[in-house]
Amino acid sequence: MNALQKVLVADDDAINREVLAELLKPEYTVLLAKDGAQALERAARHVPDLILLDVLMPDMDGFEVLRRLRADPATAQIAVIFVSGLDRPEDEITGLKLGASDYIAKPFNATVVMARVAMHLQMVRQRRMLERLAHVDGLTELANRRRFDEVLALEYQRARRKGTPLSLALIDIDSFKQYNDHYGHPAGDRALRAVARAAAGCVRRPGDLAARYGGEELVLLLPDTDATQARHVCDKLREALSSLAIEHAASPVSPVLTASIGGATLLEGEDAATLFAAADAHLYRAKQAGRNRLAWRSAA
Ligand code: GH3
Ligand code: MG
Repeated sequence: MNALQKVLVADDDAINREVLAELLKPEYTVLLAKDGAQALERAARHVPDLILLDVLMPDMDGFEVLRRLRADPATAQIAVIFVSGLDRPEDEITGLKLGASDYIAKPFNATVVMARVAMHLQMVRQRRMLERLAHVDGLTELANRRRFDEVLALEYQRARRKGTPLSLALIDIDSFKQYNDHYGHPAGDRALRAVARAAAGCVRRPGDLAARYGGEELVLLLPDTDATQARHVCDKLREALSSLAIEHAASPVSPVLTASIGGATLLEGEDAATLFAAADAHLYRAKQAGRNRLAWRSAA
């Protein structure tokens, strides 16, 4: 696991770079930068797990590099340890106040550097794991409701700003209570996971999101996708479900597990909650009309 973690060493002194690189190489993927500008460029391109950052460098010092890293959402989270010849407490305080994880004075002790790097990288891994747990549904491994709410707010803002379409579809498995009653709850869980995988497989663009909204209800959020394209994605999902062919002998609508889908595409001046409510209302219509179908709000 450690071998995959990336450490960027930014120092204008070639010997310092080499010494640190030799120390770190056996355990980490090491990237090098010889000045502040290169550090920013490498950080943006490779998004390392940790940066060992010199303070005194010509043109742009380490403090300024850290300020710029924090100002860019793409690099704001990267852990930074200053490795600096400036050893006054004020310098250390400046670095820590800017958001550095640690401050190591030069000349450094190799064992201490390695121990601190290992500790901070472990904290990075733990933070990632917590973020993952906070955003992923345990049963289906789709994004959870909390994540969906966050992404909906972001994508709504983006669609408004850019004037691009935004489509939302709610998927509800048909007669799932009967499925559980007939085949048992563990089989219900397996079926739900299979439906979730099918939903995840139907969304292909980087901005698309498939999430578990709750219970046996999933949601697709499709940025930059108009109603025609979104309906196509939903049709693909219904086809995928029918080819999964999960037997549902107790279903009144079909011999295999099916879902009803309701969807809507954002209207001019509409807010995100209303978009969601419209998709929900159309899910209800799809259920009322006999289940195992898609109902999409018309554009009028
Ligand atoms: P409809 O066609 O109207 O959607 O009927 P339905 O039976 O699917 O809907 P209802 O809301 O009556 O029941 C939903 C069922 O989904 C009941 C609940 O036990 C089941 N369910 C919700 N979450 C899970 C889960 O995590 N695992 C399993 N196995 N079942 C779940
Ligand atoms: Mg249902």
